[in-house]
Amino acid sequence: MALTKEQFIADFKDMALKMYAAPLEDLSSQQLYQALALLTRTYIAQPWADTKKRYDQEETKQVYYFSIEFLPGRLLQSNLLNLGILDAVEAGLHALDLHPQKIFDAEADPGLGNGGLGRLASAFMDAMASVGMAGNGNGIRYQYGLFKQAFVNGYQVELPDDWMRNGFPWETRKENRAVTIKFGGWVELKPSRSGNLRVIYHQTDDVLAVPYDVAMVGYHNGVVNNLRLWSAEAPINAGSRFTLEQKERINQITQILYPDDSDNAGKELRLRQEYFFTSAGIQSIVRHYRRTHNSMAGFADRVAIHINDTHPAMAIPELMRVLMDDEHVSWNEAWRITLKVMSYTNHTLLSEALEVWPIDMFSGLLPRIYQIVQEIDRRFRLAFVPQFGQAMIDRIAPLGNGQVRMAYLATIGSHAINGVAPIHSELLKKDVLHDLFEIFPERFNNKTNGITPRRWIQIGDRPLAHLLDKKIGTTWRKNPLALRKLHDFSDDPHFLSDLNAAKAENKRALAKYIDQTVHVKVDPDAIFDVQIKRLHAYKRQLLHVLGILDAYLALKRGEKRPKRLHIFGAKAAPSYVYAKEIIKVMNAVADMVNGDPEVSPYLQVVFLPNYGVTMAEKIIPAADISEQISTAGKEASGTSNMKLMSAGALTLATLDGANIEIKNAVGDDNIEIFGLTEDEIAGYYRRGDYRARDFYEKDPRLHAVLDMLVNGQIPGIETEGRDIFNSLLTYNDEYFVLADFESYLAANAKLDALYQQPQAWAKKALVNIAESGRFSADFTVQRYGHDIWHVVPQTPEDDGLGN
Ligand code: GPK
Repeated sequence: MALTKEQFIADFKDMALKMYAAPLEDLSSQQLYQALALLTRTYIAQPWADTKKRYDQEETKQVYYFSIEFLPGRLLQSNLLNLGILDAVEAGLHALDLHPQKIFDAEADPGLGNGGLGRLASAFMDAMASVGMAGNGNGIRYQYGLFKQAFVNGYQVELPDDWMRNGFPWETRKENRAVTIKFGGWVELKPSRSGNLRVIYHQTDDVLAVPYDVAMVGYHNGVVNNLRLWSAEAPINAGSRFTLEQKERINQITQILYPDDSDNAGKELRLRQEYFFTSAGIQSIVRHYRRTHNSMAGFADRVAIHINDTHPAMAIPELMRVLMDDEHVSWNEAWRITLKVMSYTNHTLLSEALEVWPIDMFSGLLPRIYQIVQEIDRRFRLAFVPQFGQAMIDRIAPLGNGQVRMAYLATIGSHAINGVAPIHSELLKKDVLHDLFEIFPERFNNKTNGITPRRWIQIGDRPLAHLLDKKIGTTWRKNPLALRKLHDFSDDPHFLSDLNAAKAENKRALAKYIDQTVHVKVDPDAIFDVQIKRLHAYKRQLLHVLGILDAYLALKRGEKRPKRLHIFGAKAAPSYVYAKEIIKVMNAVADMVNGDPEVSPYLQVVFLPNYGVTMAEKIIPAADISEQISTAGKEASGTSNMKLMSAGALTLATLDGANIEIKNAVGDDNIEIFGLTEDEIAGYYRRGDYRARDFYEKDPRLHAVLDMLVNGQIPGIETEGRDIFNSLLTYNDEYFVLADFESYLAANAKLDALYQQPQAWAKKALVNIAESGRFSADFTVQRYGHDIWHVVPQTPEDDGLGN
């Protein structure tokens, strides 16, 4: 949209006055933020309404992305950017003597997700709007987001994230679109006079699902899509029939986000949450469709539903339920529609993360859905036992071992299932879902993850963005493949210096932020070595820590090293004891290193508490090294690897997840690869001959750092150091940390040496930035749109990502 600075100033003063009956100079940053957000909403309203109307008129096929997590990040700057008015607004604010950044910083970051999976869902929302795809999000409006992390004496402490304290100005309550969700009770099936089956529910607990819509603004294209988040309330007009306890139970459904990333604890409230938002979504989609169609026959041509991991896998039986019970479609026809509509993304190979529900719990809470799952199970067995044998079908049927197995249900009820990077998609076919792959090979495909450079470069990395504009023009902002023009300047010493200068500016800004938040003075000239992701044993923050201890000992021996600053951001699931022990050790190592005057001029460690999207925007632009060091075969894709490369950080990586795609993109010379391959690790598993202790005994450097965990040299980690030491030596190092230690150090040494040549380093950084465009989520969603959702007519260009 077009907006002059002058018009903005007038609009903003007017809005602030209407809201607060006070002039701008009397308002707090929070009030200024609220006024600016509300004003921005007025700019969004018309294109939002127009987009909806156009989709209806043109009967555009709709994509519904079901996800139990969304991590949109702050929305003000992003909405202004995408509307095309960020510059005018900032100029206006400056003219009013206000600081844009102070106002932006007043916005709460909606932490409605744990990590990669939730952030991916939001990147896709932004991307679908930006490529003009009719994409709708469907999720939960959690009253409390992911816990706030604090460190007390080096231990993680979890505090509630009351993110809606000041309201959430981007949402619109759509009371008139509420639906009822039924839990518990029992069902009676009665043939009716018309011959249809009548399903009568008895003694159910009904919950009202009220949607709150959030605008998803496309980049410079006038498209505004919808993210629909559901909130649980007591049914209307029944208020007096509910006790306070009953209301409390209902409110609980959307009160908190489960803080566990990649672990399925099998809790009933979680199952309630899953059915709640899934049923609400399915009901509202069908209702919307039926407003303009008098049968469900053409539904699959107008609707695609994607389930982000298995949390919404109940969408399959729920759609069957609505089609059969409410719309009186036969089983066969309902199944045909459901298969055509549904598709599924798997995000992990870790067996503990694959969702299963005890049948007792499932059937008690969702009796009708359970009947339908039983019928899916029965028909699946009937169809495939003859060809594939009882043993194999028993392994992969939806019901087995007294459990409902959601990944199997999702695969059986979808026409497409994808992994999120080529290695991951291959391993799904080879291991986790191998038997289902035998039956349905045509359903399996890969869709490599993506990120949104709008947030990470245009908003987060202004020094780089301006430099790019100056050198290669602004087309990269719309089409990030244009970043490849940078290759023309890879031997231009002035440009390489400019790149280093932009990085230096970002590093100074992060140094200031570190000083303000954790009160550590860091040297902006150090190598900024970054690892930001959930704390998990397989991601091997521990390997990084052992590397730091090795550097510490080397410096103590008087070795010279270029100065390195290690930056961590990581939350651990509150119940994940081992991960929390690693956090304690990381903090203890940081204290020891930073507090040692012999060492700290060359080595510093900062663990920033409460890592999230907003903090990532500050850290990523300042990174020199991106640590992507998971045990090969364990990280499905990773996405911080893509963000960090786009900021010109060099990737220090194992051949895992999308690291492999980054390596293919930049070439072997522009990435530092180390460690065992997935193949080699599979070999150890097969032969059962991994002996971690051998590495400890043979490598004196490794021996020395492991001993530090238990010899009292690092203060305050008696228990944690011992537990970790034992996990590596007594319990044989499940994640091959010791096997990869030596090659990890060697790779680090190469990076140290390279950093001595700023131009050579910058040249590699340039290649990384130049090749990062292919990882834009805009391309990812286009591939989903073409191959899976069938909403993109022309074949997208080959991006070399093995999709
Ligand atoms: C995977 F299984 C899960 C999960 O529960 N949460 C989550 O964030 C991540 N993930 C993977 O661990 C990453 O490798 C991947 O990039 C991300 O999902 C998005 O696909």
